[in-house]
Amino acid sequence: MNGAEIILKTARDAGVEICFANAGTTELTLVAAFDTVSGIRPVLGLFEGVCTGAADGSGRMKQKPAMTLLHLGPGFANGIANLHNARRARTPVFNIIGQHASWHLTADPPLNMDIACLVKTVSGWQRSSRSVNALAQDTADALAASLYGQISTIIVSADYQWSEYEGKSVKMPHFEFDSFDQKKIEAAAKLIKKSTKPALVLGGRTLRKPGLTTAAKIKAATGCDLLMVTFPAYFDSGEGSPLLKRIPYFPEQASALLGEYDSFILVGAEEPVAFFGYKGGKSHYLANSQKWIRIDTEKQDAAAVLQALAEELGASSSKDNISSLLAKYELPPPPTGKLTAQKMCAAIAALQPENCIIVDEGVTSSASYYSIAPTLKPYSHLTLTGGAIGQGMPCALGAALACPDRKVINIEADGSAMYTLQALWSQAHEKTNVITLICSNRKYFTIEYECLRAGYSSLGKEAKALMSLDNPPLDWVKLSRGMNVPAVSVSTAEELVKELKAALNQSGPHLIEVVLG
Ligand SMILES: Cc1ncc(C[n+]2csc(CCOP(=O)(O)OP(=O)(O)O)c2C)c(N)n1
Repeated sequence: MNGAEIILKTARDAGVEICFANAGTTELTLVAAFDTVSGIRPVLGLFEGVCTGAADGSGRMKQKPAMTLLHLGPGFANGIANLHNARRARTPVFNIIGQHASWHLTADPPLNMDIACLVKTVSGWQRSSRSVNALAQDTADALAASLYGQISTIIVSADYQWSEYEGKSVKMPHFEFDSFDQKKIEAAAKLIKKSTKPALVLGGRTLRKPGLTTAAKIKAATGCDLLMVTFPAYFDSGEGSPLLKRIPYFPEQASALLGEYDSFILVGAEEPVAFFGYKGGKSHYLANSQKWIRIDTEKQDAAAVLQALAEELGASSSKDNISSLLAKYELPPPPTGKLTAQKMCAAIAALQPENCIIVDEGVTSSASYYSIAPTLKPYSHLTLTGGAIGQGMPCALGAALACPDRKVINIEADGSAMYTLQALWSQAHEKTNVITLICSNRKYFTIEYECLRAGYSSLGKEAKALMSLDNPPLDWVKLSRGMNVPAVSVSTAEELVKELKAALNQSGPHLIEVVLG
């Protein structure tokens, strides 16, 4: 067995099922090893950002690491934006980067660069391989580290991949989250009890069903409000989940909401800060007079920490009825007439099947979806955690491969889509059940809107050209069909309802360009 084979065998034995790959000459032995070591499905991504975004989507759904195989520093660099999103989502991802043969590095060949330096920007754990016989341990250590919800990366020299492995098989080290800090739990319980208007801010693993139920019990017992982070990595939304107030994106609205409370307990969430430093604006939303405490650390299971808080408050065994706090099913009527972003969201909400996965990179066009979706049948909601656009289509690919029996609906802004639209080819190749709805406003509306907010009210031709996508317009139907994904374009709500229904009744990927007025 060679070094490449021991890596795949160790990863497979540790539970890795899928590898999103775009390999080159320094990864050839790993490529060949997929034929000799079975159990990990290799998936080709036609750009590294597709591989890393797909690994993020898979990891969010499975809560275990997907693997990527990337080529040297340039390949990894192409994948960094979506690894950044995965890092912010706290998704377990395991990257393998091929490196030049160890003896060749001193020649400084053309593709050589400081890979470790790049890797550091997104990885919580990283290692450069030192010998072929350390590769099983390197792999096991990387995978164990990723389970805390971080990115683990190993850089493996080509000669270690092709050399014979003479070490032992190793198992993944026993993994356990750190235990919670009882003092913090007690302090948080005291803070809630003595506050006039406390809020529990939820993020990370607390936004999955068990955590949400615990949060509802805490609310029932204490009267605290339930808030959620602006862009959750994963959120069990819909009927039966408690209604949460999402912290708004724009500072004025976020400040207004957060200003209502005198204390905050954060679980799986960082202190809320503004996305950007605006002229005359501030970074931190919470005033000195507002008390806050984060009760978990990155190495703890936020849902378990929340449960500990519930127990401290006597909320977990309380007979308080939480059903009045949970969303009731309410189906919005399908919209009619010329399409707007709001009508598109209403049409999706009216048709989305129970247990579907919504991958939301609709940017400004999906804003209204948040207010209607909580009362739908239960579904999973994945959003853009790190703000690096170009994540939706790859994430939908990864989520669909992780959950082949579920429909994935990707609400995808047109500008963001253009960063990683190659994901459509992988969706076609892998026959994934992804329906992509392109929010075709033919502009970078966010940038236009932010310019207005910043006081640039009458932009000239040159500036406008940096945010317009209509000259020439993108032909989404041709782009999609060119990658073998059937596609149509719609401009009325009736057409959208008809085409979305039809796509939901078929398997395989589909794309609908939603032309927004
Ligand atoms: C990787 C990356 N590059 C650039 C940006 C800056 N940016 C933020 S939003 C945006 C335009 C988004 O346009 P689109 O996806 O069409 O959505 P819309 O704003 O029209 O709703 C850009 C370029 C970013 N966030 N991430």
